[in-house]
Amino acid sequence: MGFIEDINTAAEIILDAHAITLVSHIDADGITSEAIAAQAISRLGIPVTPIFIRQLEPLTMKHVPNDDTLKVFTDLGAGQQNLMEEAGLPSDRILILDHHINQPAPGGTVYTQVNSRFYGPEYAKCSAAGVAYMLARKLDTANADLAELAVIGNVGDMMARESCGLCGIARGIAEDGMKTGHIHITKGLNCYGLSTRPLHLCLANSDDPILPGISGNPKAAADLLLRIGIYKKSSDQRVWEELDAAEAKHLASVVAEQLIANGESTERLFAEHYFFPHEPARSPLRNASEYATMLNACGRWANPKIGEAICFGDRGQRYREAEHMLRQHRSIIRELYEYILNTGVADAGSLQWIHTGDAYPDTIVGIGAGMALSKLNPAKPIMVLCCVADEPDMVKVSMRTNERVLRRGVDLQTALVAAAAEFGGGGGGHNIAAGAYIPKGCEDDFIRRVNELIAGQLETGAPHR
Ligand SMILES: [Mn+2]
Repeated sequence: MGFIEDINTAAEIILDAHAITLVSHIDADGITSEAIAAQAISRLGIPVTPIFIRQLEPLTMKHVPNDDTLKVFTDLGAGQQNLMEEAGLPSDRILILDHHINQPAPGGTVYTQVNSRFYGPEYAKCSAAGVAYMLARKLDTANADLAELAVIGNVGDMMARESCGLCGIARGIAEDGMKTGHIHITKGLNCYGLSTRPLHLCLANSDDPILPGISGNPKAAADLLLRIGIYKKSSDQRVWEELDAAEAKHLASVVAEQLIANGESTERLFAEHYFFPHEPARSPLRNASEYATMLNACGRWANPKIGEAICFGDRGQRYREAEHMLRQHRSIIRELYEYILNTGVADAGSLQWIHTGDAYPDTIVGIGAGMALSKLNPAKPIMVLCCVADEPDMVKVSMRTNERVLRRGVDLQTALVAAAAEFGGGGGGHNIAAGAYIPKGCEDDFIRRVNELIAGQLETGAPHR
């Protein structure tokens, strides 16, 4: 079946329900998916109960009630249909909206699912929030006001990373938001923090591409901005969004010249960005990637409900709590980053690794690893292993690398998925950032195996990229 038909079927299932339980993931895509679906459903007058789950596995399945409500799974479920079947959930009470790999239930129960992996390249880079949005718009075209949330979910799930902008149906959703005036789409430097970060820090943090002499060097970045007149004094704190068109253009050409002078490609220097002009200036709600970070901060510190409230429009008490989560999120990641750099990593040959034990929550080690990588050897992917709270028999593995290494053929997801399966664990993610859970005790062998796999990837190379 095609996407349109499947969305129509999903809409009929929703309209038939007398009450709905929404089961969603705790990251930015999961929270926005939930917020879109919950608003679309409650606007129909159907009661809806949300449940956020960190990971759908045998232990967490008990949170999904086997009652007579319709269970709508967003941003999870495609890979856990075996658990639904085992729990005896009947197929007429399940609807899955997902973009993860589909694994049919072994007993043959067929659950209704809209999965962006099913419909070809136009749909492939659309996250669960995009699927939820398309369903919401089918239920009522007035739900087009939720496009902003869908764009945040897509950007949060890295759907814009590879092509430096959203594409296919996800880009179409951003255009919906543009038409209603909720979203301003614009090209700018491929940096993070365009609405809140002082420009020199924004430039110094750029690692895709690495800016010669600027990446990792805030002082040099500030000097450059002074030299070209964008900063008037070195203590200036202007953000990219505050530049006028001529200044933005001037900065872009200066940075491009530096890349070219160093023989580097300017291909990834610019990206499309999604701004929300109705949100307060200099707030993290002002653009999709910073908004997604705030939601991730809420989810990773076990408060997805705060993120949900922000998506519903709360800019009072819950928003202040979210700001607090974001500050805490940043300061602990900073601590972890310094810990990794001070402790140092071990070199396994094709990767570098560190075990942080139980010093930091497993939900943030990947982010800290990504930041530390820019100060370590950027040519070798970094692996961080750590303990998992409440799961003493498991070890969480997070890996990060950069575009340059991807171009040499490395794919972290493939390596981690394959290695984790060999050790009885499970992995997932993206080519540039991936994670796995493995049984405690096999860490050394696991590191060796992933190292081998990555060495093999480098040997084969990546002629197609
Ligand atoms: Mn997702």
